[in-house]
Amino acid sequence: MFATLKFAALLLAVVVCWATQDYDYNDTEIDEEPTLGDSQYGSLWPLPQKVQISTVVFKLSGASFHIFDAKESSCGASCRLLQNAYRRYDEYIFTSSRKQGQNKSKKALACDMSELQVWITSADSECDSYPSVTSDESYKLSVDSPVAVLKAPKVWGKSINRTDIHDFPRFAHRGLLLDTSRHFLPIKVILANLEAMAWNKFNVFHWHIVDDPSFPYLSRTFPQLSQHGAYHPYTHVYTPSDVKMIIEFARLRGIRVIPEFDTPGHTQSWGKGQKDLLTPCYSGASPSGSFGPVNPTLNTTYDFMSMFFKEVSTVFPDAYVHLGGDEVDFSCWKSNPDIQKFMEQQGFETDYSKLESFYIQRLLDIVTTTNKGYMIWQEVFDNGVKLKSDTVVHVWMGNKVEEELQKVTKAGFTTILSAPWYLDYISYGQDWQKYYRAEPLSFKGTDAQKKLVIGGEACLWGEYVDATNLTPRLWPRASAVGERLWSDRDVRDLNDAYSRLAKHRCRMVQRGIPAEPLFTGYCAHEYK
Ligand code: CP6
Repeated sequence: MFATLKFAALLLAVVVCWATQDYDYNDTEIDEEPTLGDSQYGSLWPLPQKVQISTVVFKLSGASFHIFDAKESSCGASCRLLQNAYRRYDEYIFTSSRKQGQNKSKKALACDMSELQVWITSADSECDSYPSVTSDESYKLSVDSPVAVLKAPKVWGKSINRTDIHDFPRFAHRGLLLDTSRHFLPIKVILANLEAMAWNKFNVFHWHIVDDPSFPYLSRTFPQLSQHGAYHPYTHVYTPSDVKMIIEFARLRGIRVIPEFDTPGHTQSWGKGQKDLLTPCYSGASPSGSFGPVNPTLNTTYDFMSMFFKEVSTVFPDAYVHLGGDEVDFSCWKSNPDIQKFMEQQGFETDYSKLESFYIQRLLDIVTTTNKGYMIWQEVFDNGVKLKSDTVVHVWMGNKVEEELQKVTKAGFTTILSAPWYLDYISYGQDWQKYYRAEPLSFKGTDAQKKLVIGGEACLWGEYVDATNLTPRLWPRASAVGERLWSDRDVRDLNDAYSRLAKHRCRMVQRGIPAEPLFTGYCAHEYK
Protein backbone atom coordinates (compact mmCIF):
# COMPACT_ATOMS: atom_id res chain seq x y z
CA MET A 1 0.00 0.00 0.00
CA PHE A 2 2.90 2.31 0.25
CA ALA A 3 2.72 2.14 -3.37
CA THR A 4 -0.84 2.67 -2.86
CA LEU A 5 -0.05 6.06 -1.90
CA LYS A 6 0.97 6.73 -5.35
CA PHE A 7 -2.54 6.19 -6.25
CA ALA A 8 -3.79 8.19 -3.51
CA ALA A 9 -1.53 10.95 -4.49
CA LEU A 10 -2.52 10.67 -8.02
CA LEU A 11 -5.95 10.63 -7.07
CA LEU A 12 -5.73 13.58 -4.94
CA ALA A 13 -3.96 15.42 -7.63
CA VAL A 14 -6.79 14.51 -9.89
CA VAL A 15 -9.17 15.74 -7.35
CA VAL A 16 -8.00 18.98 -8.27
CA CYS A 17 -8.56 21.90 -6.36
CA TRP A 18 -5.51 21.79 -4.31
CA ALA A 19 -3.82 25.03 -3.70
CA THR A 20 -3.46 25.83 -7.32
CA GLN A 21 -6.76 27.50 -7.80
CA ASP A 22 -5.42 30.97 -7.62
CA TYR A 23 -2.54 30.51 -9.98
CA ASP A 24 -2.02 33.85 -11.52
CA TYR A 25 -1.74 33.07 -15.17
CA ASN A 26 -4.48 34.67 -17.18
CA ASP A 27 -5.35 32.11 -19.69
CA THR A 28 -7.45 29.60 -17.83
CA GLU A 29 -7.74 27.34 -20.82
CA ILE A 30 -4.18 26.20 -20.74
CA ASP A 31 -4.79 24.34 -17.51
CA GLU A 32 -6.99 21.92 -19.38
CA GLU A 33 -5.96 19.09 -21.63
CA PRO A 34 -7.87 19.01 -24.88
CA THR A 35 -11.31 17.65 -24.15
CA LEU A 36 -11.59 15.81 -27.43
CA GLY A 37 -10.78 12.19 -26.74
CA ASP A 38 -10.30 12.74 -23.01
CA SER A 39 -10.72 9.71 -20.82
CA GLN A 40 -13.33 9.74 -18.10
CA TYR A 41 -10.54 8.36 -15.95
CA GLY A 42 -8.35 11.40 -16.25
CA SER A 43 -4.72 10.49 -15.86
CA LEU A 44 -5.12 7.19 -14.02
CA TRP A 45 -2.46 4.70 -15.07
CA PRO A 46 -2.57 1.77 -14.91
CA LEU A 47 -6.33 1.72 -14.72
CA PRO A 48 -7.63 0.31 -11.42
CA GLN A 49 -9.86 -2.75 -11.51
CA LYS A 50 -12.89 -0.87 -10.21
CA VAL A 51 -13.18 2.89 -10.25
CA GLN A 52 -16.04 5.22 -9.58
CA ILE A 53 -15.32 8.87 -10.02
CA SER A 54 -18.07 11.22 -9.03
CA THR A 55 -18.44 14.73 -10.33
CA VAL A 56 -18.11 16.08 -6.82
CA VAL A 57 -14.86 17.95 -6.40
CA PHE A 58 -13.14 18.58 -3.13
CA LYS A 59 -10.65 21.22 -2.27
CA LEU A 60 -7.34 20.18 -1.04
CA SER A 61 -4.92 22.48 0.65
CA GLY A 62 -1.21 22.07 0.35
CA ALA A 63 -0.89 23.95 3.61
CA SER A 64 -3.04 21.68 5.73
CA PHE A 65 -3.36 18.39 3.88
CA HIS A 66 -1.48 15.45 5.28
CA ILE A 67 -1.25 11.72 5.05
CA PHE A 68 -1.77 9.93 8.38
CA ASP A 69 -1.88 6.44 9.77
CA ALA A 70 -5.49 5.59 10.58
CA LYS A 71 -5.77 4.86 14.27
CA GLU A 72 -7.13 1.40 13.50
CA SER A 73 -4.13 0.62 11.30
CA SER A 74 -1.98 -2.33 12.25
CA CYS A 75 1.12 -0.40 11.38
CA GLY A 76 2.10 3.17 11.68
CA ALA A 77 4.85 5.41 12.92
CA SER A 78 7.29 2.56 13.28
CA CYS A 79 6.78 1.43 9.68
CA ARG A 80 9.55 3.17 7.82
CA LEU A 81 8.21 1.90 4.53
CA LEU A 82 4.94 3.77 4.99
CA GLN A 83 6.41 6.94 6.45
CA ASN A 84 8.84 7.07 3.57
CA ALA A 85 5.97 6.66 1.11
CA TYR A 86 3.91 9.41 2.77
CA ARG A 87 6.81 11.77 2.37
CA ARG A 88 7.29 10.89 -1.30
CA TYR A 89 3.67 11.32 -2.15
CA ASP A 90 3.30 14.51 -0.17
CA GLU A 91 6.14 15.85 -2.26
CA TYR A 92 4.63 14.69 -5.54
CA ILE A 93 1.33 16.37 -4.81
CA PHE A 94 2.49 19.61 -3.35
CA THR A 95 6.09 20.33 -4.09
CA SER A 96 5.67 22.09 -7.38
CA SER A 97 3.08 24.46 -6.03
CA ARG A 98 5.00 25.10 -2.82
CA LYS A 99 8.26 25.54 -4.64
CA GLN A 100 6.76 28.12 -6.89
CA GLY A 101 5.63 30.06 -3.90
CA GLN A 102 1.98 29.54 -4.61
CA ASN A 103 1.22 29.23 -0.94
CA LYS A 104 3.34 32.01 0.26
CA SER A 105 0.71 34.54 0.89
CA LYS A 106 -2.12 32.13 1.13
CA LYS A 107 -4.19 31.80 4.24
CA ALA A 108 -5.23 28.27 4.95
CA LEU A 109 -8.36 27.86 2.91
CA ALA A 110 -11.38 26.14 4.29
CA CYS A 111 -10.82 22.95 2.44
CA ASP A 112 -13.05 19.96 2.06
CA MET A 113 -10.26 17.49 2.22
CA SER A 114 -7.79 17.67 5.02
CA GLU A 115 -6.24 14.25 5.22
CA LEU A 116 -5.66 10.89 3.75
CA GLN A 117 -5.87 8.11 6.30
CA VAL A 118 -3.91 5.00 5.61
CA TRP A 119 -5.34 1.92 7.20
CA ILE A 120 -3.50 -1.40 7.08
CA THR A 121 -6.15 -3.93 8.00
CA SER A 122 -4.26 -7.19 8.35
CA ALA A 123 -2.67 -7.96 11.72
CA ASP A 124 0.63 -8.63 10.00
CA SER A 125 1.25 -5.65 7.76
CA GLU A 126 4.51 -7.13 6.42
CA CYS A 127 6.08 -3.70 6.78
CA ASP A 128 9.52 -5.05 7.50
CA SER A 129 9.54 -7.93 5.06
CA TYR A 130 10.36 -8.20 1.39
CA PRO A 131 7.69 -8.34 -1.31
CA SER A 132 7.15 -11.73 -2.95
CA VAL A 133 5.14 -13.26 -5.74
CA THR A 134 2.34 -13.97 -3.27
CA SER A 135 2.21 -10.49 -1.74
CA ASP A 136 -1.26 -9.01 -1.42
CA GLU A 137 -1.11 -5.78 -3.41
CA SER A 138 -4.79 -4.94 -3.24
CA TYR A 139 -6.17 -1.74 -1.77
CA LYS A 140 -9.29 0.32 -1.57
CA LEU A 141 -9.27 4.05 -1.83
CA SER A 142 -12.18 6.21 -0.89
CA VAL A 143 -11.84 9.91 -1.42
CA ASP A 144 -14.55 11.65 0.47
CA SER A 145 -14.94 14.67 2.68
CA PRO A 146 -13.45 15.38 5.12
CA VAL A 147 -11.02 12.49 4.95
CA ALA A 148 -9.85 10.19 2.25
CA VAL A 149 -9.21 6.63 3.33
CA LEU A 150 -6.77 4.24 1.82
CA LYS A 151 -7.35 0.75 3.10
CA ALA A 152 -5.18 -2.25 2.38
CA PRO A 153 -4.57 -5.63 3.96
CA LYS A 154 -0.81 -5.32 3.61
CA VAL A 155 1.62 -2.56 2.97
CA TRP A 156 2.06 -3.72 -0.62
CA GLY A 157 -1.25 -2.52 -2.19
CA LYS A 158 -1.14 0.29 -4.71
CA SER A 159 -3.28 2.81 -6.42
CA ILE A 160 -4.72 6.25 -6.53
CA ASN A 161 -7.66 8.15 -7.56
CA ARG A 162 -10.39 10.33 -6.45
CA THR A 163 -13.64 8.70 -5.57
CA ASP A 164 -13.85 5.02 -4.97
CA ILE A 165 -11.29 2.53 -6.04
CA HIS A 166 -11.04 -1.13 -5.36
CA ASP A 167 -7.91 -2.35 -6.96
CA PHE A 168 -5.70 -5.38 -7.30
CA PRO A 169 -3.27 -6.68 -9.92
CA ARG A 170 -4.25 -9.02 -12.74
CA PHE A 171 -0.79 -10.64 -12.70
CA ALA A 172 1.51 -11.14 -9.71
CA HIS A 173 4.78 -10.79 -11.65
CA ARG A 174 5.17 -7.45 -13.43
CA GLY A 175 8.80 -7.09 -14.24
CA LEU A 176 11.35 -4.95 -15.99
CA LEU A 177 14.70 -6.28 -17.18
CA LEU A 178 17.63 -3.88 -17.17
CA ASP A 179 21.03 -4.91 -18.45
CA THR A 180 24.06 -3.52 -16.60
CA SER A 181 26.66 -5.48 -18.53
CA ARG A 182 26.51 -4.01 -22.05
CA HIS A 183 26.79 -0.60 -20.39
CA PHE A 184 27.32 0.17 -16.73
CA LEU A 185 24.30 1.96 -15.31
CA PRO A 186 25.07 4.38 -12.49
CA ILE A 187 23.19 3.71 -9.26
CA LYS A 188 21.23 6.89 -9.51
CA VAL A 189 19.88 5.83 -12.91
CA ILE A 190 18.78 2.52 -11.45
CA LEU A 191 17.10 4.21 -8.50
CA ALA A 192 15.32 6.73 -10.69
CA ASN A 193 13.93 3.92 -12.80
CA LEU A 194 12.86 1.91 -9.75
CA GLU A 195 10.91 4.98 -8.74
CA ALA A 196 9.28 5.16 -12.18
CA MET A 197 8.57 1.43 -11.99
CA ALA A 198 6.60 1.98 -8.79
CA TRP A 199 4.53 4.71 -10.49
CA ASN A 200 3.67 2.18 -13.17
CA LYS A 201 2.99 -0.65 -10.71
CA PHE A 202 5.89 -2.80 -11.77
CA ASN A 203 6.95 -5.04 -8.90
CA VAL A 204 10.00 -6.97 -10.16
CA PHE A 205 13.38 -5.56 -11.12
CA HIS A 206 15.02 -8.31 -13.17
CA TRP A 207 18.64 -7.29 -12.88
CA HIS A 208 20.57 -8.76 -15.81
CA ILE A 209 23.67 -7.76 -13.95
CA VAL A 210 26.49 -9.51 -15.86
CA ASP A 211 26.94 -10.83 -19.39
CA ASP A 212 29.67 -11.13 -22.05
CA PRO A 213 30.90 -7.53 -22.20
CA SER A 214 31.41 -6.78 -18.49
CA PHE A 215 31.07 -8.16 -14.98
CA PRO A 216 30.15 -5.24 -12.69
CA TYR A 217 28.98 -7.37 -9.74
CA LEU A 218 31.56 -7.12 -6.97
CA SER A 219 31.65 -10.58 -5.42
CA ARG A 220 33.05 -10.84 -1.89
CA THR A 221 34.04 -14.43 -2.55
CA PHE A 222 35.56 -13.85 -5.99
CA PRO A 223 36.55 -10.16 -6.19
CA GLN A 224 38.77 -10.95 -9.17
CA LEU A 225 35.65 -11.38 -11.32
CA SER A 226 34.89 -7.67 -11.33
CA GLN A 227 38.52 -6.72 -10.79
CA HIS A 228 39.25 -8.09 -14.26
CA GLY A 229 35.81 -8.35 -15.80
CA ALA A 230 34.25 -4.94 -15.10
CA TYR A 231 34.77 -2.02 -17.47
CA HIS A 232 36.55 -0.37 -14.56
CA PRO A 233 37.43 -2.17 -11.32
CA TYR A 234 36.36 0.65 -8.98
CA THR A 235 34.00 3.01 -10.76
CA HIS A 236 32.04 0.53 -12.86
CA VAL A 237 31.14 -2.00 -10.20
CA TYR A 238 28.22 -2.61 -7.86
CA THR A 239 29.65 -3.10 -4.37
CA PRO A 240 27.83 -5.08 -1.69
CA SER A 241 26.60 -1.85 -0.16
CA ASP A 242 25.40 -0.55 -3.56
CA VAL A 243 23.44 -3.73 -4.04
CA LYS A 244 21.99 -3.48 -0.56
CA MET A 245 20.90 0.08 -1.18
CA ILE A 246 19.21 -0.82 -4.45
CA ILE A 247 17.36 -3.71 -2.82
CA GLU A 248 16.13 -1.55 0.05
CA PHE A 249 15.09 1.29 -2.26
CA ALA A 250 13.14 -1.25 -4.27
CA ARG A 251 11.59 -2.89 -1.20
CA LEU A 252 10.26 0.46 0.00
CA ARG A 253 8.40 0.64 -3.30
CA GLY A 254 7.09 -2.91 -3.28
CA ILE A 255 9.61 -4.08 -5.86
CA ARG A 256 11.46 -7.38 -5.76
CA VAL A 257 15.01 -7.55 -7.05
CA ILE A 258 15.75 -10.75 -8.96
CA PRO A 259 19.35 -10.95 -10.14
CA GLU A 260 20.27 -12.90 -13.24
CA PHE A 261 23.63 -14.66 -13.44
CA ASP A 262 23.37 -16.07 -16.93
CA THR A 263 25.38 -19.25 -17.66
CA PRO A 264 26.76 -21.28 -19.40
CA GLY A 265 26.62 -18.86 -22.37
CA HIS A 266 26.95 -15.07 -22.16
CA THR A 267 29.90 -15.49 -19.80
CA GLN A 268 32.90 -14.00 -21.64
CA SER A 269 33.50 -11.46 -18.87
CA TRP A 270 33.60 -14.20 -16.20
CA GLY A 271 36.62 -15.73 -17.89
CA LYS A 272 38.78 -12.68 -17.37
CA GLY A 273 38.95 -13.16 -13.63
CA GLN A 274 38.35 -16.88 -13.26
CA LYS A 275 40.94 -19.09 -14.88
CA ASP A 276 39.74 -22.40 -16.39
CA LEU A 277 36.06 -21.52 -16.01
CA LEU A 278 35.43 -21.12 -19.74
CA THR A 279 35.99 -23.68 -22.49
CA PRO A 280 39.13 -23.07 -24.60
CA CYS A 281 38.15 -23.11 -28.27
CA TYR A 282 40.33 -24.98 -30.72
CA SER A 283 41.39 -24.20 -34.21
CA GLY A 284 42.34 -27.58 -35.62
CA ALA A 285 44.59 -29.35 -33.12
CA SER A 286 45.59 -26.35 -31.00
CA PRO A 287 43.79 -23.81 -28.81
CA SER A 288 42.81 -20.71 -30.76
CA GLY A 289 43.16 -18.38 -27.79
CA SER A 290 39.47 -17.65 -27.61
CA PHE A 291 36.95 -19.06 -25.17
CA GLY A 292 33.41 -20.39 -25.33
CA PRO A 293 30.71 -21.13 -22.74
CA VAL A 294 31.47 -22.33 -19.20
CA ASN A 295 33.38 -25.62 -19.26
CA PRO A 296 30.86 -28.24 -18.14
CA THR A 297 33.36 -31.08 -17.93
CA LEU A 298 35.45 -29.91 -14.96
CA ASN A 299 34.70 -30.47 -11.27
CA THR A 300 36.30 -27.12 -10.53
CA THR A 301 33.49 -25.46 -12.48
CA TYR A 302 30.88 -26.85 -10.09
CA ASP A 303 32.98 -26.03 -7.03
CA PHE A 304 33.13 -22.46 -8.25
CA MET A 305 29.41 -22.28 -8.98
CA SER A 306 28.58 -23.68 -5.54
CA MET A 307 30.54 -20.99 -3.78
CA PHE A 308 29.37 -18.25 -6.11
CA PHE A 309 25.66 -19.00 -5.82
CA LYS A 310 25.96 -19.50 -2.09
CA GLU A 311 27.09 -15.90 -1.91
CA VAL A 312 24.39 -14.71 -4.31
CA SER A 313 21.74 -16.41 -2.19
CA THR A 314 22.75 -14.33 0.83
CA VAL A 315 23.22 -11.02 -0.99
CA PHE A 316 19.83 -11.10 -2.72
CA PRO A 317 16.90 -11.75 -0.35
CA ASP A 318 14.32 -12.64 -3.01
CA ALA A 319 13.18 -16.27 -3.07
CA TYR A 320 14.21 -16.54 -6.75
CA VAL A 321 17.33 -16.11 -8.83
CA HIS A 322 17.35 -16.07 -12.62
CA LEU A 323 19.88 -18.55 -13.99
CA GLY A 324 19.72 -17.63 -17.67
CA GLY A 325 20.57 -20.61 -19.86
CA ASP A 326 19.79 -18.81 -23.13
CA GLU A 327 21.59 -18.77 -26.47
CA VAL A 328 24.35 -21.28 -25.83
CA ASP A 329 26.67 -21.46 -28.83
CA PHE A 330 27.93 -25.02 -29.34
CA SER A 331 30.70 -24.31 -31.86
CA CYS A 332 33.45 -23.86 -29.28
CA TRP A 333 32.42 -26.97 -27.34
CA LYS A 334 32.47 -28.89 -30.63
CA SER A 335 36.01 -27.74 -31.39
CA ASN A 336 37.51 -28.85 -28.07
CA PRO A 337 38.96 -32.39 -27.89
CA ASP A 338 38.49 -32.70 -24.11
CA ILE A 339 34.83 -31.86 -24.49
CA GLN A 340 34.53 -34.35 -27.35
CA LYS A 341 35.99 -37.05 -25.14
CA PHE A 342 33.62 -36.17 -22.31
CA MET A 343 30.66 -36.33 -24.70
CA GLU A 344 31.71 -39.81 -25.69
CA GLN A 345 32.10 -40.99 -22.08
CA GLN A 346 28.66 -39.65 -21.18
CA GLY A 347 27.08 -41.25 -24.24
CA PHE A 348 25.83 -37.88 -25.55
CA GLU A 349 27.05 -38.75 -29.08
CA THR A 350 26.99 -35.42 -30.93
CA ASP A 351 23.96 -33.92 -29.21
CA TYR A 352 25.42 -30.85 -27.54
CA SER A 353 22.09 -29.87 -26.05
CA LYS A 354 22.58 -32.93 -23.84
CA LEU A 355 25.84 -31.45 -22.61
CA GLU A 356 24.11 -28.16 -21.98
CA SER A 357 21.41 -29.95 -20.03
CA PHE A 358 24.04 -31.85 -18.06
CA TYR A 359 25.54 -28.56 -16.94
CA ILE A 360 22.24 -26.86 -16.19
CA GLN A 361 21.00 -29.87 -14.25
CA ARG A 362 23.99 -29.74 -11.96
CA LEU A 363 23.68 -25.98 -11.61
CA LEU A 364 20.02 -26.26 -10.66
CA ASP A 365 20.90 -28.83 -8.01
CA ILE A 366 23.54 -26.48 -6.62
CA VAL A 367 21.13 -23.55 -6.47
CA THR A 368 18.48 -25.73 -4.88
CA THR A 369 20.80 -26.38 -1.96
CA THR A 370 20.84 -22.62 -1.31
CA ASN A 371 17.06 -22.75 -0.75
CA LYS A 372 16.25 -20.54 -3.69
CA GLY A 373 13.78 -21.05 -6.46
CA TYR A 374 14.96 -20.31 -9.96
CA MET A 375 13.81 -18.74 -13.18
CA ILE A 376 15.32 -19.80 -16.50
CA TRP A 377 15.02 -18.72 -20.14
CA GLN A 378 12.81 -20.93 -22.29
CA GLU A 379 15.63 -22.90 -23.95
CA VAL A 380 16.29 -24.74 -20.71
CA PHE A 381 12.74 -26.05 -20.72
CA ASP A 382 12.84 -26.68 -24.48
CA ASN A 383 15.94 -28.85 -24.01
CA GLY A 384 14.12 -31.10 -21.59
CA VAL A 385 16.12 -30.31 -18.47
CA LYS A 386 14.46 -31.67 -15.34
CA LEU A 387 13.09 -28.69 -13.43
CA LYS A 388 11.73 -28.26 -9.92
CA SER A 389 7.97 -27.82 -9.98
CA ASP A 390 8.17 -24.18 -8.82
CA THR A 391 10.50 -23.16 -11.65
CA VAL A 392 9.48 -20.06 -13.60
CA VAL A 393 10.05 -20.47 -17.35
CA HIS A 394 10.75 -17.16 -19.07
CA VAL A 395 9.38 -17.07 -22.62
CA TRP A 396 11.27 -14.62 -24.81
CA MET A 397 11.49 -15.96 -28.36
CA GLY A 398 9.28 -14.18 -30.83
CA ASN A 399 8.28 -17.17 -32.90
CA LYS A 400 5.58 -19.61 -31.79
CA VAL A 401 4.94 -17.76 -28.56
CA GLU A 402 1.47 -19.20 -28.00
CA GLU A 403 2.66 -22.70 -28.72
CA GLU A 404 5.45 -22.27 -26.21
CA LEU A 405 3.10 -20.98 -23.50
CA GLN A 406 0.85 -23.92 -24.21
CA LYS A 407 3.69 -26.40 -23.83
CA VAL A 408 5.22 -24.87 -20.74
CA THR A 409 1.92 -24.66 -18.88
CA LYS A 410 0.85 -28.09 -20.05
CA ALA A 411 3.99 -29.40 -18.38
CA GLY A 412 2.77 -27.68 -15.22
CA PHE A 413 5.33 -24.88 -14.93
CA THR A 414 4.66 -21.30 -14.03
CA THR A 415 5.73 -18.92 -16.74
CA ILE A 416 6.28 -15.27 -17.53
CA LEU A 417 6.19 -13.66 -20.92
CA SER A 418 8.62 -11.23 -22.50
CA ALA A 419 8.40 -12.02 -26.22
CA PRO A 420 6.05 -9.11 -27.09
CA TRP A 421 7.91 -6.63 -24.91
CA TYR A 422 11.43 -6.16 -26.19
CA LEU A 423 11.74 -2.44 -25.66
CA ASP A 424 15.23 -2.30 -27.11
CA TYR A 425 13.61 -2.58 -30.56
CA ILE A 426 12.60 0.87 -31.69
CA SER A 427 10.60 1.93 -34.67
CA TYR A 428 9.12 5.08 -36.15
CA GLY A 429 5.70 5.45 -34.64
CA GLN A 430 3.77 4.61 -31.51
CA ASP A 431 5.13 1.21 -30.65
CA TRP A 432 3.55 1.39 -27.19
CA GLN A 433 0.33 0.37 -28.92
CA LYS A 434 1.88 -2.89 -30.01
CA TYR A 435 2.96 -3.62 -26.44
CA TYR A 436 -0.45 -2.63 -25.20
CA ARG A 437 -2.31 -4.97 -27.56
CA ALA A 438 -0.33 -8.04 -26.56
CA GLU A 439 -2.41 -10.47 -24.50
CA PRO A 440 -0.59 -13.03 -22.35
CA LEU A 441 -3.56 -15.39 -22.11
CA SER A 442 -4.51 -15.59 -25.78
CA PHE A 443 -3.05 -19.10 -26.15
CA LYS A 444 -5.21 -22.22 -26.16
CA GLY A 445 -5.29 -24.00 -22.83
CA THR A 446 -7.32 -24.94 -19.78
CA ASP A 447 -8.06 -22.55 -16.94
CA ALA A 448 -5.45 -24.36 -14.89
CA GLN A 449 -2.89 -23.69 -17.62
CA LYS A 450 -3.79 -19.99 -17.79
CA LYS A 451 -3.34 -19.68 -14.04
CA LEU A 452 0.28 -20.70 -14.49
CA VAL A 453 0.99 -17.50 -16.42
CA ILE A 454 1.98 -15.32 -13.49
CA GLY A 455 2.90 -12.27 -15.53
CA GLY A 456 5.54 -10.83 -17.76
CA GLU A 457 8.53 -8.59 -18.13
CA ALA A 458 9.47 -5.72 -20.36
CA CYS A 459 13.11 -6.10 -21.44
CA LEU A 460 15.49 -3.29 -22.20
CA TRP A 461 18.69 -4.95 -23.33
CA GLY A 462 21.70 -2.71 -23.09
CA GLU A 463 23.60 -2.90 -26.38
CA TYR A 464 22.46 0.54 -27.48
CA VAL A 465 21.43 1.98 -24.15
CA ASP A 466 23.33 3.70 -21.36
CA ALA A 467 22.65 6.41 -18.80
CA THR A 468 22.15 9.01 -21.54
CA ASN A 469 19.18 7.42 -23.27
CA LEU A 470 17.83 4.63 -21.06
CA THR A 471 15.11 6.53 -19.26
CA PRO A 472 13.35 8.14 -22.23
CA ARG A 473 13.60 4.90 -24.19
CA LEU A 474 11.87 3.08 -21.36
CA TRP A 475 9.12 5.51 -20.44
CA PRO A 476 6.34 5.73 -21.29
CA ARG A 477 6.76 2.69 -23.56
CA ALA A 478 7.08 0.35 -20.59
CA SER A 479 3.98 1.95 -19.07
CA ALA A 480 1.92 0.16 -21.74
CA VAL A 481 3.25 -3.15 -20.43
CA GLY A 482 2.54 -2.01 -16.89
CA GLU A 483 -1.14 -1.53 -17.63
CA ARG A 484 -1.42 -4.77 -19.59
CA LEU A 485 -0.08 -6.66 -16.58
CA TRP A 486 -1.98 -4.80 -13.87
CA SER A 487 -5.40 -3.87 -15.25
CA ASP A 488 -8.31 -6.01 -16.32
CA ARG A 489 -8.07 -7.98 -19.55
CA ASP A 490 -10.90 -5.86 -20.98
CA VAL A 491 -9.02 -2.61 -20.49
CA ARG A 492 -7.77 -2.29 -24.06
CA ASP A 493 -9.32 0.79 -25.63
CA LEU A 494 -6.43 2.50 -27.42
CA ASN A 495 -8.02 5.96 -27.50
CA ASP A 496 -8.78 5.92 -23.83
CA ALA A 497 -5.30 4.61 -23.11
CA TYR A 498 -3.73 7.28 -25.28
CA SER A 499 -5.44 10.05 -23.40
CA ARG A 500 -4.55 8.71 -19.97
CA LEU A 501 -1.05 7.73 -20.94
CA ALA A 502 -0.25 11.13 -22.42
CA LYS A 503 -1.15 12.68 -19.07
CA HIS A 504 0.62 9.99 -17.12
CA ARG A 505 3.71 10.68 -19.18
CA CYS A 506 3.46 14.39 -18.41
CA ARG A 507 3.20 13.52 -14.72
CA MET A 508 6.37 11.45 -14.97
CA VAL A 509 8.15 14.35 -16.66
CA GLN A 510 6.93 16.72 -13.99
CA ARG A 511 8.33 14.41 -11.33
CA GLY A 512 11.72 14.42 -12.99
CA ILE A 513 11.66 11.37 -15.26
CA PRO A 514 12.43 12.44 -18.85
CA ALA A 515 9.79 10.24 -20.45
CA GLU A 516 9.54 10.68 -24.21
CA PRO A 517 6.32 11.97 -25.83
CA LEU A 518 3.77 9.61 -27.38
CA PHE A 519 3.05 11.99 -30.23
CA THR A 520 2.46 15.69 -30.88
CA GLY A 521 1.17 17.83 -28.04
CA TYR A 522 2.22 19.51 -24.83
CA CYS A 523 2.07 19.06 -21.09
CA ALA A 524 -0.08 21.34 -18.97
CA HIS A 525 2.76 21.78 -16.49
CA GLU A 526 4.93 23.38 -19.15
CA TYR A 527 2.98 26.57 -18.60
CA LYS A 528 3.12 26.71 -14.85
N1 CP6 B 1 21.42 -11.06 -24.00
C1 CP6 B 1 21.12 -12.17 -23.36
C2 CP6 B 1 20.66 -10.65 -25.03
C3 CP6 B 1 19.54 -11.39 -25.44
C4 CP6 B 1 19.26 -12.55 -24.73
N2 CP6 B 1 20.07 -12.92 -23.70
C5 CP6 B 1 18.75 -10.98 -26.59
C6 CP6 B 1 18.50 -11.85 -27.65
C7 CP6 B 1 17.77 -11.45 -28.74
C8 CP6 B 1 17.29 -10.17 -28.80
C9 CP6 B 1 17.50 -9.29 -27.75
C10 CP6 B 1 18.22 -9.70 -26.66
N3 CP6 B 1 21.03 -9.49 -25.65
N4 CP6 B 1 21.86 -12.58 -22.32
C11 CP6 B 1 18.10 -13.40 -25.00
C12 CP6 B 1 17.28 -13.70 -23.81
CL1 CP6 B 1 16.40 -9.68 -30.16
